[in-house]
Amino acid sequence: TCKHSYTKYNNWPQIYSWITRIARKNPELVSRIKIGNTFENRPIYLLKIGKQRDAKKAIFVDCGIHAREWISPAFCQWFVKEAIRTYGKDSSMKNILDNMNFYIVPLVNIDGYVWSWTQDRFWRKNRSNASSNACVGVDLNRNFDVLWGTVDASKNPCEEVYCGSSPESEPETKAVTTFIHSHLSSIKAYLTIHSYSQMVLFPYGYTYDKVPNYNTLNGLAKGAAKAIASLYGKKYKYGASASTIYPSSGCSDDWAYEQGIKYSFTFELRDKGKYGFLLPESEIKETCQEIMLAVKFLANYILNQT
Ligand code: 0X9
Ligand code: ZN
Repeated sequence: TCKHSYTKYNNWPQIYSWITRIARKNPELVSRIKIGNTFENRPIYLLKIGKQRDAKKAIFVDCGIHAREWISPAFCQWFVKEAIRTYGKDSSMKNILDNMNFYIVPLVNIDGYVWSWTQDRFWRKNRSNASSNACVGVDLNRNFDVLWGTVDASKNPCEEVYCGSSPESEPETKAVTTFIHSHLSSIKAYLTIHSYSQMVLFPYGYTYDKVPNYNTLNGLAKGAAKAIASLYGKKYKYGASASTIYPSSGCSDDWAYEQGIKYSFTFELRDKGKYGFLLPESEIKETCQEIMLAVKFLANYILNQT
């Protein structure tokens, strides 16, 4: 396998060896934790970042729930390397990593990602075929246990938004929810990285009702969008998922919110449709840099909370 690059899209073997290497090279800041296996039995890894072994506060970030959204795992890789690189130079990053942990899952849907590299660039779902059905794959972002199977979700395995045979039927979903459940006391924010359409979204997605802390989340999403725009002027819309993108149930952001994680966001990265999922590699760096600012903005907010 060839070496990975932060300004190119990397295949799974490249991401896998990067995960191993970055943890081994930076033992004071990074550790690698296996949180489960995919349907095709690939190991799902999480990178824990931070100076403290168990900080009181943590932010959970997952990338690559949807296979074809290649900019998403590229962002998780970028975030990890920039956090490490700037720890010694940037006092704001030092403050963040000295006082909180990040739990980063660089690629949740590994099987789907491999399929999108080798067979079908526009594959979205995972690769499970538990049913006797001809059609393969569950939409992991419809498989979470929150109003499962009710809104913009299908019980037909042949659909793009097939929600699975039951809530958390998929091992990839289960890996995420099990880890979050066992770290609920420290996880203050949940971030899930998708593409495309340039949006900062927060719950609810399954209903047009407003969450109790709507004003706080809207202010934070606005602040995140402002941080993003400050770098290259890209406009990101912000708002509740249901009204800003579309209503859908069984999504990870609503699930995390319902577990008590009050700061839950879905980021839809570049672009707005010109290239869509085929975002050129020449835009990886700028996209990751602008989203990095948004994540730092949220991290500083969480740190300043009592
Ligand atoms: O439909 C999705 O799963 C997300 N969009 S994507 O184009 N990346 O597939 C949006 C999910 C937003 N969150 C909720 N509706 N809860
Ligand atoms: Zn997505």
